[in-house]
Amino acid sequence: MSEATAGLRQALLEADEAAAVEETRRLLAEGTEPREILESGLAAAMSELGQRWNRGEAFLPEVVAAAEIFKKCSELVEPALLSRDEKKAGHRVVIGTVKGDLHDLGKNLVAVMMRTAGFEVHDLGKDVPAEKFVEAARDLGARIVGLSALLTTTMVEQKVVIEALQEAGLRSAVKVLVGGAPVTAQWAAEIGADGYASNATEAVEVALGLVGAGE
Ligand code: B1M
Repeated sequence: MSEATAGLRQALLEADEAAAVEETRRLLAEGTEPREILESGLAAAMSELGQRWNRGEAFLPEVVAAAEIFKKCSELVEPALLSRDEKKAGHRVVIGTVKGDLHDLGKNLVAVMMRTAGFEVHDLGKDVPAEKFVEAARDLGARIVGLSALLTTTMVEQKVVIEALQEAGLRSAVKVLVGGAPVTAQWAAEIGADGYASNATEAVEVALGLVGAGE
């Protein structure tokens, strides 16, 4: 975690929208790497908030407020990230948070980082049923289907989507990438996914590898 983003983390932890927006703008104006703002600033603070929630030191209204602020700030960072000339891939990706799961901040970060790498990302949103993933993968001719799950109870939906792709005869045409806080490489292997990533930067690297475009 960088010192430069400490103020942003603090603002998010305090769910102070005005301060978080101001810090984000300041960091961008100073030329801080957009990725650093997203990962070391915004994502790290949400993860710390999750730990506080686990310890009973933070409550749902704060988490909901921080999640809204996270979205606002990441939208401010997105144009800076996308304006970078790092285009490499050009493959279609369908991404979403699986059925029953409303967590989308991490999935949104993965989507924006993949766009930066030149992927054409179609974001289906959150609480996405298996048939929607199948339909989009077929209609768009996607090379990658990305499945995010944040709850231990919804991880199993990643397996349901893989099975649905298999039943639709699409399994060999697409690579399935899975992620989300409770997801592990072991789980990915167990359900027959092609790739697993623990964060957004890694998701891009794995995705490039899956389409044969890695360095
Ligand atoms: Co929820 N929640 N939540 N929550 N929430 C967790 C996940 C939890 C761990 C918190 C806790 O225990 N105290 C817990 C799950 C426990 C479990 O399953 N064992 C939990 C719970 C219980 C719940 C509710 C049931 C609470 C309730 O209602 N009583 C409820 C469920 C609603 C539902 O989904 N049906 C709920 C609701 C919410 C909010 C709506 C308030 C809010 C979500 C807002 C939103 O997303 N728009 C929320 C939040 C914010 C969290 C925590 C605090 C933070 C999640 C987050 O956004 N992190 C979370 C605690 C935690 O994770 N430690 C928690 C920041 C984000 C950038 O990281 O999402 O991990 P993350 O994404 C990372 C990586 O995981 C990875 O890259 C991302 C970027 O680095 N990644 C991928 C993610 N997707 C990927 C896909 C890939 C590759 C990598 O390839 C496709």
